[in-house]
Amino acid sequence: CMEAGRPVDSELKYHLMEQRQSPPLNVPELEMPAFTATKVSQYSCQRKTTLNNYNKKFTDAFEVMAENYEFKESEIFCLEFLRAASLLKSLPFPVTRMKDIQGLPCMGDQVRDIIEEIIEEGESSRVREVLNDERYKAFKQFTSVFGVGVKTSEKWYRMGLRTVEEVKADKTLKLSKMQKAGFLYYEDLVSCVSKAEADAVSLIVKNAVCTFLPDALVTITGGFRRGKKIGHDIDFLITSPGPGEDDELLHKGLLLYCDIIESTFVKEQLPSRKVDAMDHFQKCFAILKLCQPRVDNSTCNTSKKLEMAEVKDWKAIRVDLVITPFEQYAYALLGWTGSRQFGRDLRRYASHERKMVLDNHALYDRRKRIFLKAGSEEEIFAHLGLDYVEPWERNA
Ligand code: DCT
Ligand code: MG
Repeated sequence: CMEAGRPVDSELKYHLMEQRQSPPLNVPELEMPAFTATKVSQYSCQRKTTLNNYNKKFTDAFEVMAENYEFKESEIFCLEFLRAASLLKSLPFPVTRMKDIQGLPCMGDQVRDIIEEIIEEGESSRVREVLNDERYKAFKQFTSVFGVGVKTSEKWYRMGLRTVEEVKADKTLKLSKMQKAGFLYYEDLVSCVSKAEADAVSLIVKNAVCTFLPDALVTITGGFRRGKKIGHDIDFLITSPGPGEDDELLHKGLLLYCDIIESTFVKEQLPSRKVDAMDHFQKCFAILKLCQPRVDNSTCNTSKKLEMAEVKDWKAIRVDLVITPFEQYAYALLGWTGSRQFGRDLRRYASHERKMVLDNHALYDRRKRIFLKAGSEEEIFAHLGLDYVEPWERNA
């Protein structure tokens, strides 16, 4: 079974780069390369965004605003805040004065007002209002349940429900199979997945896959591929150069929940034009049973944690398995590595700047009317005329 995780040499490169990026200690500020705001691209795929965020107090605020607009289904305002958050995450310095954001793209009036208030008052009254808003608080709780989105939250909110406990207690509600699993393993699933847990699950998945597909390539994607130390789930991409029976990936006993989505891919079809469209790969949204002593996640509060630790020596973990044909592997890897904002901007860049259509399967050149083949992420960036951005620089 081939190891397709982050190769050792890129791990090394990462450390070298970190060293290079941190300012040398005894060099005066003037000798640092100048930062030119007007040269910052509006597209996150033309910026480098590591996990080293100097502007967390602003980006956290914007993410609350964006989420509130998502709950209200106003996509335009939601995107405005997500773009602003992503831009501030890419800055190599903390913003301390309004002058610092002069000339930067993605800084609309709403955004500037919030930045100004945070600089002056230490916090934003608009964000505080949202955090105290009854509807926001209820939606935040509902959508934390696996299988519950904005539509279901809306329905429950209209019924007068406000908390997860109230939903659980209401026996008249008809829950989907996914939502039932979501409530059953709620405490485990809201606590985050650690890197150690991701590595443990990775071994289980690789073993299970290789039993059926000996030459399969199994890669961790999502946040963990971008270097994150915690996540809400673990994303895997599975491909195999040879023929194989994908269905047999089901490894009974370990799978607490499994929703297999059959492939809906039609060969002749153009890549989807919708910027946030789901792809057509066969995939499995699963909940895996990780049998190991519970790692104490002090950052994640679960009220029943102590009680449960005594009786339960396993943890339920959300795992997404995506199975891709070998020829589409590079496109799937790029899409599933994220971040979501990075992916959105790649697709927007392709369409607006290159007259190309990009999705998780392929890249289509509308002028030449051909699909552009790619065997690696580097080739996809090259097709788009973009400088390569390493996975750990895609935390937009
Ligand atoms: N993705 C995609 N199509 C989907 C769902 C996700 O292309 N239908 C991409 C976008 C990001 C990536 O897959 C991983 O998704 P998440 O797990 O939601 O994000 P994450 O960055 O891994 O964040 P987390 O750490 O919370 O899991
Ligand atoms: Mg993930």
